[in-house]
Amino acid sequence: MKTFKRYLVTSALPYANGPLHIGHLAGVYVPSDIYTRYLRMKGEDVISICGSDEHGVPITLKARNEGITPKEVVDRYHFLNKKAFEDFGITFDIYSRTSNKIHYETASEFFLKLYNKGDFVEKISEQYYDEEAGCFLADRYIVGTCPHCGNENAYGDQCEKCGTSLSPNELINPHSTISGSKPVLKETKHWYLPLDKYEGWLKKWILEDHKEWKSNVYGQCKSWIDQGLQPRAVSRDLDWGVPVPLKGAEGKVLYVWFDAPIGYISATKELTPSWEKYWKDPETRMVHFIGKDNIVFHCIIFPVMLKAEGSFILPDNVPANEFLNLEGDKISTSRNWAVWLHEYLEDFPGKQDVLRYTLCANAPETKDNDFTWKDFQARNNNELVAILGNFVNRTLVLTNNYYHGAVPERGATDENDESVLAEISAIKKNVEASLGNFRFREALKEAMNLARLGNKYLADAEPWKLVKTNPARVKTILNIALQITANLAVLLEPFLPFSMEKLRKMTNQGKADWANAGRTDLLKPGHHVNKASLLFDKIEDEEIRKQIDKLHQTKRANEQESATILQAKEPVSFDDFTKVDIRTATVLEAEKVPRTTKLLKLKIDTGLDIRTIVSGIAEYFEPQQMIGKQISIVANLEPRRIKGIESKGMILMAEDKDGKFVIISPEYKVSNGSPIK
Ligand code: B3M
Ligand code: ZN
Repeated sequence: MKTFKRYLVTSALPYANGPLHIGHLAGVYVPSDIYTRYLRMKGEDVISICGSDEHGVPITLKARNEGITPKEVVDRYHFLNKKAFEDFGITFDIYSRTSNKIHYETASEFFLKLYNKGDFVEKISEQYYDEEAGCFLADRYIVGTCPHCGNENAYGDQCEKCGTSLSPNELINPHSTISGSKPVLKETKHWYLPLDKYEGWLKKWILEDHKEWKSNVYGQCKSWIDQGLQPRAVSRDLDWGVPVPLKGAEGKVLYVWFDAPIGYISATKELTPSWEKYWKDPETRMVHFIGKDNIVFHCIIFPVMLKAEGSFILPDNVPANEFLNLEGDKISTSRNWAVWLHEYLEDFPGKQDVLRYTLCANAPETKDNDFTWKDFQARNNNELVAILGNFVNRTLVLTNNYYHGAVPERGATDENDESVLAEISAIKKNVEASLGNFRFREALKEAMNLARLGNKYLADAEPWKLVKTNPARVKTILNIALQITANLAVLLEPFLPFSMEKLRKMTNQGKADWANAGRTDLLKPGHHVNKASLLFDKIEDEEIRKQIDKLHQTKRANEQESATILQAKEPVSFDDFTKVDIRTATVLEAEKVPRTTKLLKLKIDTGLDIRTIVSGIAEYFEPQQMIGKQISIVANLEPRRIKGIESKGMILMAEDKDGKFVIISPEYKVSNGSPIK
């Protein structure tokens, strides 16, 4: 394996338009912090870079809604989020912001360098313009009906219902979110990064040279590349962002996804005058920690920017995580379905490590995962308290009771002692291997195995029974238990920094140094340990019930709100109603539409014909479940092309307030094509 001289670790810059929740920590910041703490403990030259992403339409929209300026929005959340990271022991070397002057300069320079080399394609195109408000409607300033799933509130850049990324011109019945008016098309000039020209290079760089990337990351890159890449606009008609640094480009700013990753560079410049060695020396290993929705930007677009620029290194790995759900439901800021970090700390003061532990032990490393309060309680009570805390406490209490806190000599050892001692260094190696491969859950589990081993060792050896009859043996047992304790204080430091610092104070160990891990003479005979105090305490049912109640209240509030949103529609005449041809039909074949997560392609027998319908139900039904099912359809809906497939008709479904989907099927099987009236 290649060895590196230094490390540049970046963590996705959170948008400064809302507070942070457990999903952020689990997906990006706990893993990146574990990784950087580990490297620091090994004495590596490492810097960890993060900051607020302060541009983009969601920020200006929030400002509009609240009647304040974008600057006020980002100021509020920048400081709140910076503090939340500090409170949870996320040790960035810098937490910068993309509204800083140095960032404006860096991003402008970067753009100009590419511009002057002729790397951009300049294109005049027609884009939607709001005549009432007098501005172009970029990204989320425009909403309309999604051409893929019929969602009436799809944004100009993405439909949140079916997950498809869109351009404003694809929306049906578009309207402005500023004035509500129907926009007109107007010509405007923008600059495009020709991703298509880099296809061959990306194929080699990722698909051949980075086969070691996590399979979720590699897979997403492959599917993007295989699909063929298009030029991407890197500018927008907006007034919030880094201005396009060209004459005649007034009213245009850099697209937020162009400037934000450059934020990593600006932040490094702000941190250290020797920033260039981190960004330009091929002996630096750059690692981007991100969530899965950021994969293309970090694996395709930013690398193309860096490559085009020419003087920068590329990321060596991009360990993206999947998403964390909460109690079975997608975390959502707008529905307040989240555990907010600042609220957690109010309810569980001093228990940062418990959350760090739970989020790492249950991290969405390879698939989406669920956070539940019951699991949180169990992890605390059954693992942190019962295994780790219990072992450490017993060891220190006995050492104090028997030897006034002085580490006893290790005398003759038996076979079991030797295998326990050998296990210490074996576990250390396993933890290292897992951390090196970004498998943080596995690393944590392995480190906890040392505490399990210690617990079992004491339980089997029962020094409290031997102390009268065989005091020499007890000295050996406690010496070994103390070496395990001291190793735990090192191995678990990246994961549980608050508690391990406390533990090292108890053992008088000083700074955690990875070079000490695996050693069986960490605490020398005669070395003094302090009195034991509890590292973790039990979390009672009552506390968990409160949290679950809080979520239930949120759910109820959301239900009330959506009940008021779902008002009755205008009356229609019977004649109008009969125009809709609703019939029974049977699904003959079903398959997923490639490169989509929500769409199924169904071949159905309508009694009239055999036809294809594309439906946004793939999240709720496996293709297999649909085959043979009798359903009801709107048979005379005008055909639409969805992902290049002609879809003739629509399947009837019901969606309840919680977003639960059911298919409307006849009570008994009837012949296909029976009219529903
Ligand atoms: N601001 C985070 C997000 O998508 C986005 C990351 C930018 S990293 C350069 O929530
Ligand atoms: Zn859609």
